Amino acid sequence: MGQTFRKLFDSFFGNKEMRVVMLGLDAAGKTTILYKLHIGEVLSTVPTIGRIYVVDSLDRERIGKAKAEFQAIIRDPFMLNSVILVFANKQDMKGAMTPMEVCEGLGLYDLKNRRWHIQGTCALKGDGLYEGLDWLASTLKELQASGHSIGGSSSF
Ligand SMILES: Nc1nc2c(ncn2[C@@H]2O[C@H](COP(=O)(O)OP(=O)(O)O)[C@@H](O)[C@H]2O)c(=O)[nH]1
Ligand SMILES: [Mg+2]
Repeated sequence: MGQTFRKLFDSFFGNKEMRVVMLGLDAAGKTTILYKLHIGEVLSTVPTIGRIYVVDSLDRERIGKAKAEFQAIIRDPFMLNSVILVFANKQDMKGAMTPMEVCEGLGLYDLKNRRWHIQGTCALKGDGLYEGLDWLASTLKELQASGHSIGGSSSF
């Protein structure tokens, strides 16, 4: 784990071991986000408890495909109690779906018993990334403090 990532990780998530995984269809902006945050590689062996799903808000054609992938991910038995952050990326582009449209497109409103949050982002400029991570970190900390089982892993 690189030094820069370590510092960023610590500043957001404290010293507790937490794993955050980022997913999304190709070209959604995942690599751009990691680059912007100076995260080269995210390696960890601790349970997955936070998940970031990145959506290309400009890609109306594939929002159905994104929904299918997203719904499969959140139905994963290991993800049942996970905290979900959605980045509605490419908000700088004219014609992009609003975060609310992305929310509807993914079926986020139907999520029961989950803590989720949608954040409009422009990964190129970095807009919204830290706001989103801030929400994720504080939500994970809150759940951990309240003794909630998060992540659905046997380690917790
Ligand atoms: N306009 C715009 N383009 C973006 C944004 N984020 C990523 N891109 C572009 O979208 C393309 C795919 O991004 P990339 O990070 O490789 O997507 P990945 O496949 O999810 O890793 C690249 O050409 C990026 O420069 C954004 O917020 N706004
Ligand atoms: Mg990539």
